[in-house]
Amino acid sequence: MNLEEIRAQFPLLHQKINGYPLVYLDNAASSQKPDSVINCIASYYREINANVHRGIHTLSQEATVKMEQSREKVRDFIGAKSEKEIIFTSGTSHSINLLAHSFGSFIAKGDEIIVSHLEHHSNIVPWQMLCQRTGAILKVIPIDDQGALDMDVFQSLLSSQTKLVAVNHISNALGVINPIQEIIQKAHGVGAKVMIDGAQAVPHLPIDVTGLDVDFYVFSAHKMYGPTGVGILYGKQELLEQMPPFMGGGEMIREVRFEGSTYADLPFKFEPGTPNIAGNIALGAAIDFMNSLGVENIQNHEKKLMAYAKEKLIQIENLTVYALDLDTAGAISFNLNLPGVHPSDLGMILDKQGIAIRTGHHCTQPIMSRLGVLGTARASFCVYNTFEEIDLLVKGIEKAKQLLL
Ligand code: C6P
Repeated sequence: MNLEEIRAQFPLLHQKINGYPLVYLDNAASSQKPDSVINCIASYYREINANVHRGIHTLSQEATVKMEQSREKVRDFIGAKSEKEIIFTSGTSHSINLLAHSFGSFIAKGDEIIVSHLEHHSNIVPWQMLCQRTGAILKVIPIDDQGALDMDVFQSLLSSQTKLVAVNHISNALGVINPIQEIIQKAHGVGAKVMIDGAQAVPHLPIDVTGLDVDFYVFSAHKMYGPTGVGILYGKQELLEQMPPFMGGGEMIREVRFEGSTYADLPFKFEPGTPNIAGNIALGAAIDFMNSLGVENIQNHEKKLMAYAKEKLIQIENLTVYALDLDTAGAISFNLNLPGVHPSDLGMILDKQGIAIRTGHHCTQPIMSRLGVLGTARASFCVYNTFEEIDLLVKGIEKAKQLLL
């Protein structure tokens, strides 16, 4: 890992914020983009821009080829069997809502859906809405004080009523890596399907959906060096084939008549309207970037950063570090134990020193209630972060403490 070479590819990192060199530690919210991704978007609009799957003319065909090449890169990157299993969406939230409607059409009154206490709101609210529509029941896997899922309770929640288990691979709020292999095996044992929210995992770990035997896996491009407004729904082909479309419109049809319409084959059945063509192509460029470094190498570097951050942060007096003893990746949450101090106070003082972290509930209010806090301060890493940046974070927290005492 040549960090200097890697950082040189990210133009945004080389600026000053409030007079200090930027220390960007908000990658779980959205990572920065390398030149290759930025250039890919610009050159698409400069040289190719045309609608896909609709034109006989050269540009339209070129755009179609590029977008389908990108779909193939996604397929390969996550180990799916067929490009028919890769649906472009606008992000993780869109992918989960698609499932809640489409797979949701198989859910009836009295059926059960299991989520965990560790979920992002995007993996809670769509299922609550589905339960309201259908009379299905939402069950929740509890967590312990550190943020680990209670797997015994999970086992006891599973029954023949369970139709879907929807949990994240890695928690965005605490960075906890969940035992998804075990979750998938246990859920399949009672005939339930499993959806894994991989928004915080795909940027950090190698993913093999076929090896995992997972039914659905969802993620966003913008957290893995790609553009915003692009996401993926992976689904096993036989399941996607059974599921009705989520939204209707152009290009998702085979034939439209006023008496009734028929739908296109996978994956297009789930992709109505003009997609985010530039963005979908640029996701391929983001995957090329990650592959050029090697996902295992990215993971190893980030593991070292996480271990270093834990080691340094626990040395700060009056600082609670969450999920300290658990296997974590990507994000680390902490709070200053000073009366009347909110995590956003810390966030603002760090920002004055050019350090970007996220503070608040991180769209995970149930986790915050479970921890008995309003919010946390969260630093999140990716491949371009350095040990020096963690030292600056620690220095910044010490300085904030003095100002807030
Ligand atoms: N978490 C964070 O700062 P979208 O916004 O659709 O790309 O992703 C939603 C989402 C779903 N699941 C998990 C585990 C996530 O982390 C996120 C996004 C960001 O933690 C923004 S709230």
